[in-house]
Amino acid sequence: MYEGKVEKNLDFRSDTVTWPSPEMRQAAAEAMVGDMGYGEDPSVNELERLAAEKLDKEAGMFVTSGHQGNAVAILAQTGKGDEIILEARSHIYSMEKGHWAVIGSLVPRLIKGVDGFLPSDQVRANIHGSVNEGFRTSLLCNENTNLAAGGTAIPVNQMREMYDTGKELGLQVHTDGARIFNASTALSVDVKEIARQADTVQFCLSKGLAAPVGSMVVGPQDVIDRAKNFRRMLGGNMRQAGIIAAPGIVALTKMVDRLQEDHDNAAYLGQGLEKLGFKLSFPVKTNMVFVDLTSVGWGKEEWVSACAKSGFKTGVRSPERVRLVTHYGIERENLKRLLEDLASII
Ligand code: TLP
Repeated sequence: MYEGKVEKNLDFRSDTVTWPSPEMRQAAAEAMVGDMGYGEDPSVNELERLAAEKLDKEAGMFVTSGHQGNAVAILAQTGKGDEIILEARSHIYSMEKGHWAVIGSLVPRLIKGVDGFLPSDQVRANIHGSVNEGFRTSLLCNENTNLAAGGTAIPVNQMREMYDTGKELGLQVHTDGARIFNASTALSVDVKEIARQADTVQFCLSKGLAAPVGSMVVGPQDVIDRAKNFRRMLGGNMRQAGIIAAPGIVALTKMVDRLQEDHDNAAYLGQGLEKLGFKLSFPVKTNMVFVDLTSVGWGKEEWVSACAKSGFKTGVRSPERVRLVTHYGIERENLKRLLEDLASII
């Protein structure tokens, strides 16, 4: 029998590495289950209801990952040959192996955003021709928090501007809110305020909220119904998925309030690294710290060897840049030790 002990881990690569809390493990062990494929898993149904309620949307659906959630949301709101507006460095464009191209036969119109924000004039300039001319732009995607902008939280007024522009142009709007609760925490707003600025939102249970598996897609009932077809196509039609949905319910009800702790830890870590002479690539706004190694004359090798000596894992983003992500399981004492070890190595 599992003893319910949570290891303090020293893994800063991502918040995807979090281990489930003892309460999540308990919830998994006791979960009511049914066949999700028949819509009969009570834990999945409750998680889907709860997700929709929390983000104030009509319906929700449980998917295996953020990647799958973005894919089915996009496929459900587009038709083959359509153009979609994506941020040039977005996760959807750069990290998801082009599901929108391979499965959706969609054409990307890329905009280089300003800290993840897509200005109206640029969105307008990327509407390519008209339906009469045989072109159709059907969807605008954005991402909040924004990974390529250092994990920044895009303010609600900017989200609203993107949404309003999209609507004026007859587009559907999808938010990749993998870390939307980090955004709402950083902005001190109800997550509903952010979710209101999109037709559909994908958010992850398995990142800062520490669930072992899964993401949610929320939106209008008819879009979610179409998205379920694509979930089946992509092999996401699970069976007794209550076992993994039950920890997701704990994630949504118990883990949101502790995200501020991760943000405080990231700010503390960023300040500590700056004291050691490291330059940060972005101001720390949520749970991510991006470090420019060249500021202390280091490259990837020096960093990797320092971390190996000290026993920490971090994400190397490029030869000069690393990312450290704070999350459930990482505590102040871990940060202090990392900073002390780096100070002695420097
Ligand atoms: N991000 C992962 C890696 O893929 C980079 C990470 O460690 O940050 N949207 C955003 C904004 C994401 O950051 C991620 C994962 C996803 C979608 C995909 O989620 P999963 O990993 O659940 O498919």
